[in-house]
Amino acid sequence: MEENERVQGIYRMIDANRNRVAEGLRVIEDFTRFHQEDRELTERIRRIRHEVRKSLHSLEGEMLAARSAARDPGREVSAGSDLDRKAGHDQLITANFRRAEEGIRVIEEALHRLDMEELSKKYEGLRFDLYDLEKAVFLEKGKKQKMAFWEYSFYGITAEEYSLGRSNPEVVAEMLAAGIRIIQYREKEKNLREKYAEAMILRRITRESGALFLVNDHVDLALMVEADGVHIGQDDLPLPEVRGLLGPGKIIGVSTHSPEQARRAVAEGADYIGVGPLFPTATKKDVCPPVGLGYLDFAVKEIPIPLVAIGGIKEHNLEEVCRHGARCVAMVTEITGAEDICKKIGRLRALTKKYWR
Ligand code: 3NM
Repeated sequence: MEENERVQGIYRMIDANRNRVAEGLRVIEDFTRFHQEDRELTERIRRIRHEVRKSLHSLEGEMLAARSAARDPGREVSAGSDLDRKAGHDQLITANFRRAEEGIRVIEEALHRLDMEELSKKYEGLRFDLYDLEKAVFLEKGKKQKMAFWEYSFYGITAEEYSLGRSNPEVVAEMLAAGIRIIQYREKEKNLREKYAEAMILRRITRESGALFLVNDHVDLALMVEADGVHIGQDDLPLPEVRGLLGPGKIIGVSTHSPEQARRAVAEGADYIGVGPLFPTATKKDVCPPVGLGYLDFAVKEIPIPLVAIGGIKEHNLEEVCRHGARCVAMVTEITGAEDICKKIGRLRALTKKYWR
């Protein structure tokens, strides 16, 4: 093969693979933009897409000449694509990451063969950026699915001292049997060793029922037992530090009692907030006086992340809370203190029928 032809072949390869990379990234970008509605991820993908385009600018002339001198290599690339037939989102996104990563790998190799080492290295860097991005997209996707649990649901919290002599695992087993899908382990009295042992049990049984498991206060405990996340109060460790420890995939919830606290929690990256105490409660010892339904009204209207209404909510005022727009409700003593937890939850759920789907 003549040298000229060999070089033209390499340029065609770069040209075709640049399109392949751009197409793959475009699909992913649309997914994070329109489906995940994640601005940061979308921006990161867009940056890589632009980088791919921009960095080959200087070779534009050669690529164009090579393209017109040959059969259209782009046709083979798109004919071989089975993107439209991809079943679920996961497969679609994975396939497009592969497509983009492979395309970048080919460009890297081609540039190397043209002795453009610096540019080749740049592409290697882009490929590693893409691997990181793939991880982030899937983490975010898993998190989104979990946050859907906050829609039209009850949020169960342990309180052994108000559980009629039953243990936390016994009470949680009942909650799970009654269909509760979010469980928070809240235990202020026991020592850490006891909490660890109990949290291990709760993690196992929540996992078996497909429920989420959150740990109150203890970030270390949450990590050790592989909880889905933590719930922290206003006097606990700062949210950005907790996020640093847990990473983006875990859920962090924050108790809030005022609009300022709610806005700060959102700004600092909370995944959901507790809104309360709506009514008088004796369950949380150090909490402020009831904030009333006005604060719930504010949160429903202004706070863009999931909410859980809490504090003094009982069978008799549940409907009122739903009427004010709560779509996730936590009741501690009303559930843990019920003789028959399953029946109680059945009655509570019946009351929400008018307001929830
Ligand atoms: N957090 P009960 S109120 C754990 O307002 C907790 O942040 C609150 O218990 C808050 O349902 C509360 O028994 C206790 O009133 C709620």
